[in-house]
Amino acid sequence: MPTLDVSVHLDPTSLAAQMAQDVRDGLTRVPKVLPPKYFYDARGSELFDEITRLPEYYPTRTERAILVEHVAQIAAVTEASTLIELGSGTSEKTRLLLQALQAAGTLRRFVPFDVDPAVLAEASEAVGAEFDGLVVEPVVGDFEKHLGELPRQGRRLLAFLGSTVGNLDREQRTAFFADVRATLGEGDAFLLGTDLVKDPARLVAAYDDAQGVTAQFNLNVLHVINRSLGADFDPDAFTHRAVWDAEEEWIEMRLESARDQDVRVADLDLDVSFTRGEQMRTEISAKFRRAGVAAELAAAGLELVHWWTDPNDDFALSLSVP
Ligand code: AVJ
Repeated sequence: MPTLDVSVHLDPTSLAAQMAQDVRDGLTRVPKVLPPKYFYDARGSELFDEITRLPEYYPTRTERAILVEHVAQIAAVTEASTLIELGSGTSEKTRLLLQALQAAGTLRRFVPFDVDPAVLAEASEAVGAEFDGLVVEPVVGDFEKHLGELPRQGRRLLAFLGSTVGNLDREQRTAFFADVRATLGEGDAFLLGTDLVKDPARLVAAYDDAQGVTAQFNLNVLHVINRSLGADFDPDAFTHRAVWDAEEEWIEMRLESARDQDVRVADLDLDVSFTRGEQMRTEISAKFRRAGVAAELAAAGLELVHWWTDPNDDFALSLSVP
């Protein structure tokens, strides 16, 4: 077994400090807000996995179907020797891309990029064992901060799937796409998965499923904060909400306080009160249109060259180049 050289741009101390700062900022804002990146502890990742298999949650299976249909073309037009995958590195979508690039004969290197070293180690070992001769170079980092640290060798395909970009608001996306553009050179390409605007009833159902899995996923962030920062949130005293914002064209997940209550976050020496009915935003999940994606990419200096969707126009994969 070859040893893995993990390059780390995020040590556990800075991760914890970042979380402390984010939670303090969010809980002292009006209205209160929590960043979605803290959903994904072991339990949260398990719940997300369950979400991807729910009948109401179409994005994962739809993106996979688009990829199956077009992955050979993606490999042919990119001729990538390096696949860089932002956030995840565990999915079967990665394998589809790796298989297609291997079949095209260009694949040399795989760079999974994730905040979670454990996720990364697992993904790297599995993929390394599965693809003969593949050089696996995992990078631990935050895609909003460390894209500048990505390895530069080879013809690179940078993949950001699952519509995770929808967790960013427009200002954050502007900065993110600029970072993507800055790390890409001539011959490189950017593969982006975006969920598309559609009937609000379907969108709301996808984020408020009948089995209540998304509700558990949303509430899990309170368990994460309790454990990581010594807080005493009572998850039973909050209710999951999913709301379509037609103006912003995004889904908002919120946690609504079922009663007047005080919460103490011991590690931050912070006391916060919630009034009955008060809603705290825990996630935005922006939905896109082709023209908007093309315009945002163009503003960063990326040209959209391919746009693949499913027959229902529910989800899109785009390929853009510097
Ligand atoms: C992983 C961020 C793409 O926004 O659809 C799923 C997360 N939240 N259900 C999304 C999520 C609620 C998901 N992303």
